[in-house]
Amino acid sequence: MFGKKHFYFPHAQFLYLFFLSAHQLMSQNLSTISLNDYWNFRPSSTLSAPNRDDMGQQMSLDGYNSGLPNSMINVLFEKKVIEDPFYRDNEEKLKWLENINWTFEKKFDADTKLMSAKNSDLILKGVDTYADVFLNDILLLKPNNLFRTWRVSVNNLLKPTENILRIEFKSTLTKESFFNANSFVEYPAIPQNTRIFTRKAGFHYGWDWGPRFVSAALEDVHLETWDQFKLEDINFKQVSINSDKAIIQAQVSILANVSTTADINIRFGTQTFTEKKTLQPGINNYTKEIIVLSPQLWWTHNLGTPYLYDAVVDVVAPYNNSVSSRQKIGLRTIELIQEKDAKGETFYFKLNGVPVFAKGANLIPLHFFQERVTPKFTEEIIQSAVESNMNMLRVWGGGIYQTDTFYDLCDEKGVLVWQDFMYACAMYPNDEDFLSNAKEEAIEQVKRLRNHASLALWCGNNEIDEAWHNWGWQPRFTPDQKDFIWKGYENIFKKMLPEVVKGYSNNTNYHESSPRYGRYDKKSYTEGDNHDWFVWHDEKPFEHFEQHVPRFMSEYGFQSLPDWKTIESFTQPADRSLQSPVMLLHQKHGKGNSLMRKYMDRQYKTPNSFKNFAYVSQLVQAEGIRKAIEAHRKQMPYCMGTLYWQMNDVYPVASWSSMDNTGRWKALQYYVRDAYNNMLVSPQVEKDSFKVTLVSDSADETDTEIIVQVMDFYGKTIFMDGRRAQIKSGAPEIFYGKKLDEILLGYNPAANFVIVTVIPYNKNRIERTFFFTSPKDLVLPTPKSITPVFSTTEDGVLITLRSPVLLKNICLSTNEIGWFDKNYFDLIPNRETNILFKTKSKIEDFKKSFEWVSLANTF
Ligand code: BMA
Repeated sequence: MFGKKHFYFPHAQFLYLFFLSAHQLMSQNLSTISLNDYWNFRPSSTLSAPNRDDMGQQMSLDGYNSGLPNSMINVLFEKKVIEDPFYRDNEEKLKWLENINWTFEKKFDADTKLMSAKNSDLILKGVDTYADVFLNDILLLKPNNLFRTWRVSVNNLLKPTENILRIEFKSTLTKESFFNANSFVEYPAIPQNTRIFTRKAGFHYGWDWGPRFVSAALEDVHLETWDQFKLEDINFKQVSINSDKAIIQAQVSILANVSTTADINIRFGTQTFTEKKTLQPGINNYTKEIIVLSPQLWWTHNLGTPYLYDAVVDVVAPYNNSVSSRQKIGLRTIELIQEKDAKGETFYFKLNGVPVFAKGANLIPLHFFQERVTPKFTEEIIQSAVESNMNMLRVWGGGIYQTDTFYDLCDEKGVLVWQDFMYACAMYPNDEDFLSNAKEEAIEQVKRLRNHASLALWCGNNEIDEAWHNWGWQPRFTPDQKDFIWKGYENIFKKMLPEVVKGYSNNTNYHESSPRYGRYDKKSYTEGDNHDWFVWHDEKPFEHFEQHVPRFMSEYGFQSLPDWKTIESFTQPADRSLQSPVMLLHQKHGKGNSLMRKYMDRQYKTPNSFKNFAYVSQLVQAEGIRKAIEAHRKQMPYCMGTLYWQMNDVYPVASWSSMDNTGRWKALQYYVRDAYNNMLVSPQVEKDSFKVTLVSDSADETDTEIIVQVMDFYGKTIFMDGRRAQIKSGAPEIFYGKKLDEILLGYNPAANFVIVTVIPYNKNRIERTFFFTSPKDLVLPTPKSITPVFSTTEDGVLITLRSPVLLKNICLSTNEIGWFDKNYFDLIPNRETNILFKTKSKIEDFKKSFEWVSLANTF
């Protein structure tokens, strides 16, 4: 079975890693030996004959060699056994792979240091999912939860050479069939399947924005050795925090196997403390109170500086034995405030005692295959959130708990995290094994994330309370079965999870289910958080958002197609139409295409090509979601948060995302950046009046100038007016209002538009264009050919544009990798406008594939 010729086996290629990242342990006593290189991946047994058209049938039973993190599908792609799983209809051709059992195997030597270590542990992370782990043919572990870390002692089990670590993955689906056959009920889920038995990412089984690949995967395997003691746990509990004084309790737990004296050194910011302690075999707990006077508090990036203190713990004993840990700690209080008031009950976050309007989005996993997510890509996503003026991301419950890098970056960049536990759109098992497994997972994740300044909330699940009460599931069951299922819900979400959060987190609030009330409950607009899908599922016009503003909107959204260059990357020319089989496979919502078209028809002329349909679909989405965001912010403080569905994609697909899977910003991402600016400029027409509302999230009162200019589509100004105003934080106000007749002066509303310019004191000017009719009624001039001027700058390519007529929603594109700092904007007639394309590409390459389109080019 074991194909030596395929398996490059290096001699003692151990990597001694001394971790330096923010939340990890390092030591001279504790060695971490990575086992991530040189694995052999293979099917566990002869394959059942697949359909002739299916890919991968030539798979070698000797397997393939590669490193971790990895999944079986990714290995097969890397080794060219299968094509890109995202290309055209490959998803369908790879379906049969999910029924296979896989073996991952690693050979390694143990050097004298490892052999002589007093304690050695084997640690596995991201085991996806059911596996038997053998070391030298001894069964050590049976992991059954992707979200847990598996640790086992390998003392006396290692040999100096040729150790074999073998992980035998059992097909998840076979396991689930077994559980299902023995289950008292058939648990309801959307999409309906047996995923609920497995603690694995829900979206792996297919979602309404993602493909289905149920593969075997492994993230990280390493050995840890230590002699006398090691740090078991460190917690910096923030006992009380205000601007005068912070009281922090450093809780250190040390596991020792000898009795010895040790110096415990703690450094917090500029303060250091040392104490000598006698360690006894077993767990030794040590607590130190730290007081920081006039602390520098942690703020979200839009309200201040996300300041982080260095926190280091060193334990040093005689004979060079020492262990240490380094973390970055932000001092802040964050609370979810739910208090009865005249209109219902509040739902908002208070950061350091200050109510914060949450502006952000729902985040799904950053790629379908987690092994392809690099720290750089993670940083780009969070940087996009910051650039888009977001201060909160919701890590949604049908995906994964994010990586350490993700939370470190959120701490560093000042973005709050609403964290769901990984349960979504399904009822979950009600048995002891499931519950204890789920509890271990919750304890591990809560402890892992509790020292992150960005962590704002633990939420039990996504849409389960709502689903059980509103999605028509209950009539399928007898009263006994219903009782059984709901008891299961209560055990997890009303008992186990809140107890774990209370017991192990640093006072983080727990919210049982998002949304708090279902869609038909009137209270969903007066209490708790709301998922409003009446726009989209129920085809309500976007104005619905203006008429129905909840206390906190944690989901709402609208689909669009991905960037055209992205569409080109997964299709052949013949596939490029809305209803082609390939495009339909990359549209996971049954009504998706018809809904996009329906809403487009309401407001836009029919685009003259599929390419232009893709572009206009993004405008429909951007305009619609902006309406919602503005409505929510204008109702502050009644409404205190808006998180649209969804920020990103896991693969190329038509979806509700504001950036596609390549990281390209759709029109919505650019619109969101303006709508989430600390200063919102929101023009509107109400009856026969034109009004401009300003909403500020900035802490200080801002002296501002507002200029209203009405212009025709050829650049002639027909009206101009200005005024000064004092803008108070958190107090939306109409700062400009005039009768339509007074600003249009009899000119045609379909042939003129408004430029509103707001110049806050000491800050950058903000500009917003406004049209009096829907796009389909505008009498847009035929675009004249324009001659863009390109020049090279330090950061990329600068494009200078000037047009004699208005180019509504001009969209620039290129094949090169990079990012336009401005896009989908209205190019004002006769005004020179510069756009930077941040890139490492050469200007010649950029120019070759540069294109632009505007709304008037689409019909
Ligand atoms: C919400 C989410 C997801 C889903 C999205 C779009 O309810 O919680 O389950 O992908 O709607 O339908």
